[in-house]
Formats: sequence, structure tokens, C-alpha cells
Amino acid sequence: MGLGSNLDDPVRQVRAGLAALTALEQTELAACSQLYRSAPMGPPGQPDYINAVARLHTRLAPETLLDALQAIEARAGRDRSGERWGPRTLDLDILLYTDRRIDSARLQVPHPGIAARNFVLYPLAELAPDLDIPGLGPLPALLTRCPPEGLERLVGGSK
Ligand code: ROI
Repeated sequence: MGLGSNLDDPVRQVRAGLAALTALEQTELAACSQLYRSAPMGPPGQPDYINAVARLHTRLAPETLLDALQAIEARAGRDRSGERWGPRTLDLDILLYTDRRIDSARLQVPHPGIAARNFVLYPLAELAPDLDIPGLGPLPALLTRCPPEGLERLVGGSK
């Protein structure tokens, strides 16, 4: 799972998102990376993001999990009417789901942006440094092709 926010106190948003994940039925929050501050990908002029990656153990099917994540985003005040790649209060993405590949109208897994997003790859490497991502290969090779520019790990959960 990827978490991201760049509006309305992003650290609080990401923490609240994590708390909401722990409350999901048939789901357990197994691990979470540190929080990272990251330069925005997408239209310039938007605030920096706070990002994190979490591992869930869930009995929910992928699209059921997606429904639950979208409900959490909506409760966080997520407004989907803005421009593509515009700022957001809370974004919860299914990055991976075991070793499955899913390509449905609503859901692509692995998340199609993974390889280009340092704010996903570096936190993910905290949780699973040797991960082999279906269709993309070993995480260490992806990291070497995606430098951590504009990415800052927040130590001790400060700010
Ligand atoms: N940029 C950063 N740095 N972090 C994100 O989580 C993020 N999420 C997005 C877009 C708008 C693509 N840019 C992002 O959805």
C-alpha cells in the first residue's frame, strides 16, 4: 500500500490513513515505512507530499480492498474533481497484491507508476529490500534507476 498526502497537514493525514487501515475488517497492518517528504510529481506549484508504504495482511479481495480504501480517502475529504495529478488530502494506492498481476477497469497491480516513483520505491525497500516485483524485476535494480532526488526521510516521525 502506498500512502500520500500534500494538503491539510499531510503528516496528520498519513497518520490518520494508517489508523484507518488498522480499523479495516479482515485486515491487519503488518508493517509501515518511515514517513518521507517528497517533491511533487505532476503539475508544479503544489506543496510537497508526505509519503509512506505499508504492508497489509488482508482477506479482502483486491477490488473489495480498493472500495474500502476509496471510502477512507473520501472520509479524509478527498476531492476527485481537481486536475489530474493535482494535490490531494489522502491517496491510498494498492501497489502490490502478493505476486499477482491485475489489469481491470478499476485496478492495475503492480501499480503502473511504481518504477518511476522514488517516493514509493525507497519506502518499499525499507519493508522488503529484496522484493521481486512482478513484471518489473528486483527492487534493488529499480532503485539504481530511480535516484532519491527530492526525497527526505523524516526521522522519528517529526513534523
Ligand atoms: N507526488 C509525490 N511526491 N507523492 C505522491 O504521493 C504523489 N501522488 C500523486 C501524484 C499527483 C502523481 N504526485 C505525487 O498521485
